[in-house]
Amino acid sequence: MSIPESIAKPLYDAFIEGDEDAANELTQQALQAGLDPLEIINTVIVPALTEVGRLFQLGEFFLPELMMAGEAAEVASKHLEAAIIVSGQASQKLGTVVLGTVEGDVHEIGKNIVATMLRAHGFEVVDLGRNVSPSAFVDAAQERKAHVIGLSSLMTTTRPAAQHTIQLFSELGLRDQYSLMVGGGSVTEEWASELGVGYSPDAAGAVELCKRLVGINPS
Ligand code: B12
Repeated sequence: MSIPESIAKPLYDAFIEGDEDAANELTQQALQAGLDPLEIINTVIVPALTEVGRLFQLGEFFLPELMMAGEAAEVASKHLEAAIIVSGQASQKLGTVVLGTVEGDVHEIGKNIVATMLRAHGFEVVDLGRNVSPSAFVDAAQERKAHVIGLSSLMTTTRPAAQHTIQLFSELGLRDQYSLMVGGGSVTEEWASELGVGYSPDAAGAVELCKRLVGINPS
């Protein structure tokens, strides 16, 4: 079911205006109306935050607007993530994924959505949070006997941190033990394939990618 304009437009505006209360209220209304949480993320939140980022880059928005939009999105995401978990029908454990935002990067809205989608589809997710050092990824992978390691990187300035993390697994001779995947605005499919790691542009794709990485054929 697509999101009716009467719901999508005020919700989109709430993120652009960084209106946390409106985002909170309208997201709950949208869910009560039976709308698909992932569709709300893909067709309202992601485009709105992309526009906020564009306005920030143009110098029309400043850090306070960026922060307010982020806070409005975080409030909405909590409701949406709860709805995704409720709708998930996972009955078996498919594998363990260690997930985090790379060192120097504090963006975590997208990473949290990926974590929620993976959990809803049966993966155990060890969420290391944000600003995660390369060695913390390695330690968690070993301690938790992970199958997949997922790195989120939103900024061009933090892409090297993603690369260092991948290199550390290689340097320690661990590269064959784990499947690695990357996502977030600073990484591309081409970049990922050059480094020999998986890539997905969104959370639904991350689930399919993880299934492939643990050897489950797409249904
Ligand atoms: C909200 C936001 C913030 C919030 C973050 C709040 C939070 N708790 O996360 C705050 C205000 C804190 C913030 C801070 C900053 N930000 Co900011 N921010 C954004 C904004 C507007 C939206 C990001 C977002 O949440 N998108 C929505 C989510 C749902 O999308 P997503 O993250 O891309 O995730 C999806 C996919 O990418 C994928 N995915 C994500 N992770 C992973 C991982 C894996 C393994 C996989 C498979 C998939 C995957 O699935 C997700 C769901 O579909 C972006 C604009 C943009 N175009 O991205 C700028 C942006 C990322 N920020 C930017 C900047 C510059 C900053 C600051 C440096 C600003 C400053 N001067 O201080 C600081 C950075 C501080 C730091 N050290 O990290 C720039 C980065 C530019 C660059 N160099 O690349 C951007 C692009 C804005 C811009 N156009 O200039 N920011």
